[in-house]
Amino acid sequence: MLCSRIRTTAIAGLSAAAFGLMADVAVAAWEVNLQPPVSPIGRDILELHNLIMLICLIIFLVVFSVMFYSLYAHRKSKGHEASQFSHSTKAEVVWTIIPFLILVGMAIPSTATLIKMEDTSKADLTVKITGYQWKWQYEYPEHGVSFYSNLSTPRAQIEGIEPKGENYLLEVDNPLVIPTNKKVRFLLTANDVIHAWWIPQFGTKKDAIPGYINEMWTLVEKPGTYRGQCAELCGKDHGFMPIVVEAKAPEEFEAWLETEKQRQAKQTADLNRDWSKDELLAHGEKVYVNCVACHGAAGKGLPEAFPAIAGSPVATGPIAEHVSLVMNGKSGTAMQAFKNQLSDLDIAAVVTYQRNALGNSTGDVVQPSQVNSIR
Ligand code: HEC
Ligand SMILES: [Cu+2]
Repeated sequence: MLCSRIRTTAIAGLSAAAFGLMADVAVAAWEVNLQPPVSPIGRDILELHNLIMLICLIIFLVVFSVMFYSLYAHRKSKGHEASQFSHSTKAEVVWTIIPFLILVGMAIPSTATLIKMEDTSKADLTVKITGYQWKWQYEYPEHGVSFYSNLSTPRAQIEGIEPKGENYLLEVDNPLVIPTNKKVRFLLTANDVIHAWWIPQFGTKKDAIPGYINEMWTLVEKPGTYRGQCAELCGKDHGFMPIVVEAKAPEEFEAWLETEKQRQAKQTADLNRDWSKDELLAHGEKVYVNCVACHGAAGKGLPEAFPAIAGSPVATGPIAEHVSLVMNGKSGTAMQAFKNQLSDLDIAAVVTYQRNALGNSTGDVVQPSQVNSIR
């Protein structure tokens, strides 16, 4: 124990001196292997990796021993002379057959694992995963549950204003939840460009391609939180769409699914009912935090750059145009589209708020159902 610590420290020190800070960070944690697998496929992959590394190491040792021995024992200074033969059928047969046998020996366990990876049949649960620039959507088609999963690392950490947290850029608002010890089938696709869904500890990684559905599966044996990342360069925020999976014991998973179903049912009910003006204003004030950066807390905007909401022709003009501007944004300006980020209720509330506060008083009330019909 002590000995290994001294060794680790010594190596860390040496590498730090040799390679600078980056090497120090990697070696100090001493994490040079794959992450510990938590699924049968993950384990197979790790075993394959170890086996093939071992075969490579043996080949390396044999080839280099023969080579260095030959160089040393038959050196010119001892009076050896190079043989002049140009062809040896025996040697060629040997150096063809041995590598062939080695390759076949490696192909057998690899193929067995590949076939196992592709077998998505008899799944206990199906989850559809859709990649977006730059977030993930998870759907449980058998249960009518779906939600988005966004990066939750605070901006201040990214901009270096606050110290970075433990799971910096590897944390999300809504993780994917799956049951342990159940075969979970993933259907993968994307909405815009190619992404790839990857959790190293599951040993699963596959491209999410627009217009195609890829399949893969996992069976997680240990409850816990597992983290991964989008593994296909997908644009400027590629590094900002992490993946977090929470594996829960089956009973806990069922309970979570039930709460989630009820939450979403309430959302649907909220969408369909009529809201009072006061309710909308109260909620709209909260949603308006998304707009403050440009339009200002008091709705005064910033001259030349961001228009004021107070007395704005849009916020006092036709409702449909106001809703559609907030939903679709205005291309070529900083006014972005909010339709994927805000729900129908959010948009109805913020539009009602802008029309009745911040210096406006049109008296208009916009219902979520109205927003939905424009969407
Ligand atoms: C990143 C900056 C930014 C954010 C955030 C932003 N806007 Fe805008 N907004 C703009 C810009 C720029 C315009 C002017 C677009 C143009 O040139 O017509 C604008 C225009 C508008 C207008 C029309 C104003 C007028 O009469 O010309 C409304 C209404 C509006 N935004 C609502 C919102 C709402 C609601 C939110 C929050 C959900 C929001 N905006 C968030 C930048 C922003
Ligand atoms: Cu991506």
